[in-house]
Amino acid sequence: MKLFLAAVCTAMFSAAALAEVVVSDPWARASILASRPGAAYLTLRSDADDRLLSATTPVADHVMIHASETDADSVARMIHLDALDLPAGRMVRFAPGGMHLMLMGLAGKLDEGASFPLTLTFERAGAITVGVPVLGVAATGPEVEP
Ligand SMILES: [Cu+2]
Repeated sequence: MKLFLAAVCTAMFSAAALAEVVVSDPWARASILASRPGAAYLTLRSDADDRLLSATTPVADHVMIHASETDADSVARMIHLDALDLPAGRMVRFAPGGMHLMLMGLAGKLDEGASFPLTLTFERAGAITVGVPVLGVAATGPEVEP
């Protein structure tokens, strides 16, 4: 019985070690007012089927995973997701007008040129912390940064 448990534990451990998520191009848009929520964007790619469960940052009370959808009347609205599925090998890109991380209850204004840590928690890959640079108020992504 002991041997069997050890084998199960080893299998679980190696499955967790194999699941790797690559977080690339994180960025946030500068905010005009601290009283307004901020938004952060990034690109995720996982080697194995995984799920983004939550995100936290010291600069906001809480972070929500949001998708944007335009309904039949062309009204854009945000949809809150409890978790985001990451199918193996698929690139999931967060961008203005689409998926975003909503930074609720900002501790202060997000100033262009600053950066802040963001910790993402995945079901299999665990916690990954990245530094998020703050770009201009009209930025659409890291590639257009002057
Ligand atoms: Cu949102």
